[in-house]
Amino acid sequence: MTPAASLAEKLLAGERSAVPRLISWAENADERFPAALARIFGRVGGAWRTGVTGPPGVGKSTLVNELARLFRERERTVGILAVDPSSPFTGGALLGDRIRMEERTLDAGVFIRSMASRGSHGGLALAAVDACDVMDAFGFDEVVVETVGVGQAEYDVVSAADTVLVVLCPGAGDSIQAMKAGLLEVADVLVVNKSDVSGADRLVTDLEEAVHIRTAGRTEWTTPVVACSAGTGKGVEGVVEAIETHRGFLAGDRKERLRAEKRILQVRRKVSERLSEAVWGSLGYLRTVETLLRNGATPYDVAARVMTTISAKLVDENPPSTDPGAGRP
Ligand SMILES: Nc1nc2c(ncn2[C@@H]2O[C@H](COP(=O)(O)OP(=O)(O)OP(=O)(O)O)[C@@H](O)[C@H]2O)c(=O)[nH]1
Ligand SMILES: [Mg+2]
Repeated sequence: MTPAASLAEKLLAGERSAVPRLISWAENADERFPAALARIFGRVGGAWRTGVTGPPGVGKSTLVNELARLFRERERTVGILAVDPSSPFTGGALLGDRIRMEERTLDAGVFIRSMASRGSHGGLALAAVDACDVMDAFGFDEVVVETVGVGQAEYDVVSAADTVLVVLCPGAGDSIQAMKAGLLEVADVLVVNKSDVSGADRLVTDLEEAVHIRTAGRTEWTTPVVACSAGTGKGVEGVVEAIETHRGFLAGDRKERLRAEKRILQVRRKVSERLSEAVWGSLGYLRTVETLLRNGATPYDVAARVMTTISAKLVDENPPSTDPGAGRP
């Protein structure tokens, strides 16, 4: 058996140690990962994926910890991926946070993994989706991905989830900032955390207003605004309920359509990433571009020249075979 096949078999047999190893392959763009994924892909799809994003320090990790606790109370197993975390997964947080997180780590029904941004364009988002596929195939009932909502890569990570929670809190991550960052658009559920802090009620009202204006008549789903205090656990039950309601809303056809759309997006990103690597990965194209620009060509001219060359080389009029296994090593 190849190493890919043997690790995939371990995962399918329920060996937990296979989960972090496969995630490392995904994270490092290991050439064995695609073959391993092909073996476990038939088992992907059972988990519900919740993406948790929001400005730094609003309490995302604290909330994820609480969500994990409530999922466990419902006897659901949980896989957690923290992308580019600062706390508490990497120890950047207060000791209290870490101790609470350890309660979860001692429980075999919870798996926690962090993943650092590699600074590459689509790389992080793609690796994060792969990691979720691994946790899903292993059989975790809930897969939760936390990411700081700051850039396109992070946005891509959460938008691959079934339910996206955007977490805000009074003061730090105020509603105006969130609207500017386009966070409201990606939210299936808006969470106002730190409801124990003053200004929370006002933020809830502002957000409800904003949701009302933005989504009026546009979608069948109205984004709920849920207040909670992850620090004390108060109201987190309501967040779980909102996730379940959204899950119910998506049940059946909607879910299939949504997931299919997200997979298409994932393939497009992979193709774009590969194309970009193929063109810019070696110095040849870069040098030509520099020379052309130095000789007075406009950026449009140069781009057109590059496109003509690569499309002649790469793009065939015929799309690839529709046999799902074709082209696999
Ligand atoms: N008052 C109050 N503080 C909270 C609450 N939830 C979290 N905090 C505190 O807010 C701080 C940040 O919490 P984290 O959970 O690390 O926040 P985060 O959004 O994951 O932070 P980053 O991952 O660094 O973006 C910590 O000091 C928490 O103890 C809450 O409900 N109320
Ligand atoms: Mg965090």
